[in-house]
Amino acid sequence: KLDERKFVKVTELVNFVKSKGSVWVRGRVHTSRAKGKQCFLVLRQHCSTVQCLLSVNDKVSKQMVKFTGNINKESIIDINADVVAVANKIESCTEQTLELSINEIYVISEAKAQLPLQIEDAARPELSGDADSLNIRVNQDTRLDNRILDLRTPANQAIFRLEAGVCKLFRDILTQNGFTEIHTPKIISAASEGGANVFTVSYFKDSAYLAQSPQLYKQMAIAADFDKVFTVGAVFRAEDSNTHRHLTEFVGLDLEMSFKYHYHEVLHTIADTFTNIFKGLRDNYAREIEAVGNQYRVEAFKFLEPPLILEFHQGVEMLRGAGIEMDDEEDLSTPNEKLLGRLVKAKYDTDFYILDKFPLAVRPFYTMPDPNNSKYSNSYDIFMRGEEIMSGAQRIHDPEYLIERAKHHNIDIEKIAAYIEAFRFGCPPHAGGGIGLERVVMLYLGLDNIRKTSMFPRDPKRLTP
Ligand code: ATP
Ligand code: AMO
Repeated sequence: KLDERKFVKVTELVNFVKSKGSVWVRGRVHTSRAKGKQCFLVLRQHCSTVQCLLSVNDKVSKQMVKFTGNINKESIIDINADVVAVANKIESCTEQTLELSINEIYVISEAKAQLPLQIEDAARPELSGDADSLNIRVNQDTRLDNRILDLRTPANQAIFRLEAGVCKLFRDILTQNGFTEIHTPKIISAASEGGANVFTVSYFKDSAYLAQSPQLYKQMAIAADFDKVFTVGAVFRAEDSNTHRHLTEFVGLDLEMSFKYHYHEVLHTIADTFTNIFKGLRDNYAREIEAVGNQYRVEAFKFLEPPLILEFHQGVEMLRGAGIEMDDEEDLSTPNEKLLGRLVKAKYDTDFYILDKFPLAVRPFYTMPDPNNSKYSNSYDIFMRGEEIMSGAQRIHDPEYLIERAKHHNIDIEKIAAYIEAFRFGCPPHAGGGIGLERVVMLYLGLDNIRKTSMFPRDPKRLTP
């Protein structure tokens, strides 16, 4: 009679210590061990555990105790139990303060006897690089092959709750600032970012591409008078990059906004959005940050308010000061990006900064050149712990100039005709940017691999689970 059971959360058991009746609790078997006339079972709900005791008495047979000791780990069980205090002062439920004395136990869903990985192993702290600690670690492929089990660790539960928090904060903050959430097509006729890194899909008698970015459509929404828009959705990149920070499918947090006088109106909106996201994480996700820190070495993320904005040439000067030889218009290589992050941290004590005015030559075709110096552009990247998490720019809103720039980048004008056309009916000056969600979470927490912040990661070697 499942419908008659009133279930209690492990975290709420503390309220039932002195109650006369018993409680029902559903959870997983974390461990179970029968010894003589008693069985000690640890029940787990998400990240909370409670010790449960089953003893032979007039209602509980010896077979029952033996059966309970043999329930496979990770099986889902319902128990009816009395809540017993094992410590004098009880503020919350821990294995040291409360115990459940089992009256009845039912297996609701049994897990396989042989688990491909043990949750305790997957959850073990990885705080040192010594050989002993390396030996007990579950390797990344085993984790990802068995992601359902791996995701049950406290750190993983926390990572994905925090990731949901970043999306929620992004949505809430922009909505409060008058932005409209839009949804852009993911099956498109032309590469949005140019280049060859697009997935081609068959589309009836034709072929189409998976969107590399909502770029063209978020701009078209501006041309359609939506003024401030954002979108959260899948972005596809056919990059054969087996690095710690590239996925073939990631979640893009994109925004686009019209402005009155200067694209810095948009850049400051982006800067404020990040400040508020970081404050929201600090204030509302401290438990998650702590849970991740219990497993991985997490250094507190430092940010300035308002965020530091440097110009690209200042970054180049800092790198040259550190002995790097590079041209004025050369893009930042990954090592230089990281070095600059370290130099900025040492000088300004921040893990977050904005680099404005990138060289025009290294930016996509739709980027507005700097009116004061055509070698540079009104475009910016944002970095966390020395790695790029966002790219953005003011866009060209003059159709003829856009065609000229697209041709310069060898882009087939016919394929982006609908996009170009959008600017022939009047379009306000506008700017925006795209953020990689998994990178933000990885770098906020200081994790070493983007696969840790993608629930079911896609990379050149992984299409399942
Ligand atoms: P964006 O695509 O917005 O520029 P990104 O961070 O993915 O963002 P890329 O331009 O793809 O940037 O590459 C940036 C840096 O990443 C490059 O400097 C390049 O050295 C490095 N990179 C890209 N792919 C690989 C790879 N397969 N192996 C090592 N480094 C790579
Ligand atoms: P960009 O190509 O720089 O810009 O992408 C924006 C952000 O997306 C993230 N990102 C990735 N994350 C995981 N795996 C990848 N392979 C990957 N590639 C990119 C990064 C990056 O900063 N249309 C422009 C944005 C704009 O101007 O509005 C664009 O897509 O965090």
